[in-house]
Amino acid sequence: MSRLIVVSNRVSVTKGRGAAGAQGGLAVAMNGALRARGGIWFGWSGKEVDEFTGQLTMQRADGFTTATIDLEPHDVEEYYNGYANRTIWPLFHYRIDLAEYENEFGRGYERVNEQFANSLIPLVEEEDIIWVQDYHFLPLGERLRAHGLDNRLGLFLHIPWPPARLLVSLPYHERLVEAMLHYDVIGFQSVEWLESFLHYCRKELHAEVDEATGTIRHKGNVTTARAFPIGIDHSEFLALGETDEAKRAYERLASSARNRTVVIGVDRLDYSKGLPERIDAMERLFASHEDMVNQLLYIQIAPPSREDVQSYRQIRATLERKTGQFNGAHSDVDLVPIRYVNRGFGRAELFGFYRAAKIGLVTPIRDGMNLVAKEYVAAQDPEDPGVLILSRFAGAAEQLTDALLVNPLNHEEVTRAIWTALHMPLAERKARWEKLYRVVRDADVLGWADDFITALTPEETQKSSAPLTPAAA
Ligand code: GDG
Repeated sequence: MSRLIVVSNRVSVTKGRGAAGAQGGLAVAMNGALRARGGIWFGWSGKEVDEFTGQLTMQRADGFTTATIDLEPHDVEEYYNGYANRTIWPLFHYRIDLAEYENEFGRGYERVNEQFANSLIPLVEEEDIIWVQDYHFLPLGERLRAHGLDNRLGLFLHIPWPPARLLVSLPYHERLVEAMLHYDVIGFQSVEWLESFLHYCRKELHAEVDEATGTIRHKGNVTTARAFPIGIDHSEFLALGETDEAKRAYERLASSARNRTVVIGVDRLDYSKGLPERIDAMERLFASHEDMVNQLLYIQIAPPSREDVQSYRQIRATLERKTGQFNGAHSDVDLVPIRYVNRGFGRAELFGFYRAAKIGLVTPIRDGMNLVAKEYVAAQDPEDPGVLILSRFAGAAEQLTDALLVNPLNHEEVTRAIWTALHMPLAERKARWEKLYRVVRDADVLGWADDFITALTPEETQKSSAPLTPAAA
């Protein structure tokens, strides 16, 4: 079995499956895959140094090695805060109005990708497979090939792939996508993002695209593009639900709701998550039903994120203003309808909060997948499950078709969905939840990692399945 090298912006070692750690599913999946195969997890240390040296910090984790490098402050500014989070992130989430196209960002991004390639190459052995994560490293595959590496290279994109019409607004978009085609396998969260990518390759690059297999041939490169929807570590998450921490969190929220139905949102504070629009939908509901303050309690957990970027400071200010105005208008002396909490909680506590909430409000304007939707489903009581309201524009909507699917920009539709959820009979809640739960359980993050790695190692898969053929025949 080939050794695995994972590359991602940050590296995160978990304390083992089932540990009530703060890490999310991605860390769990990567740790699991690396422990199974052995290998290296390579990324940025999160530290800044005055001068880039390429010096690797290597640590032995449980069954694999982590290797990190430090970056210079201006590299972090241009590559991470700049090109990754001020150019690609908004553009790929269809926020062309927020996307900034600065030459320095693009140059910093290419420079850091080259630094990553240079630091990684000495660690790579002949049979290793390399799996790169996300939008920080779209050109890394090409950089590695330029240094003569011919190992199998895969890329998984955690965020959406925008329509060609939007992508063409990015200067040098052809160069960026042509660089991506040096990967052997490119994975997307959903069929929609995959189709957008194939369409772009055909239309803008005039590549030879086989839609049925996702094979793209262009300038001597052959790439397979496929959808690999990511999941959560379902059994790890259920184990968290058994902890005292989860039970205490459940009690705390359920008792403080004072018989009101809890609606929950849990999102990094990001403009892609549709948070102001949720408050607008609530506004509509409260305006049309006077007694709502006695019936509904909306908890929005929104830990701050990327605060070095202006648009993130802005969305935070907008939300503070909107929740303040909303609560000013709709509170009573002893009842406040929106609890907007600007900090993070432990994952076990989140489990308890999800379970105490009879409505999960997951309405991003765009989202690669959205794992909160899946966590909400996993945390429900099978005998009395809550209702998931999910944006059609999240990758998760392709799988979670039994949620109440809404257009998050249509306040009336969201308001109606909240109303429907509030009054949904137990039998329908159960029927919907059972179908959703099956999807969350059966398409989990460990299977996701296995599927991707299998696609990246076709010879290995053939070799391991070869002995079965005579026996089967
Ligand atoms: C990107 C893509 C894709 C949130 N608040 C707290 C907390 N969280 C955890 C959630 C969940 C994770 O963060 C968020 O994941 P999402 O999938 O919802 O969104 P992004 O962070 O934008 O992730 C997304 C994902 O990558 C994976 O491919 O699904 O589309 O945008 O696990 O629970 N965790 C803790 N405390 C919090 O307060 N511990």
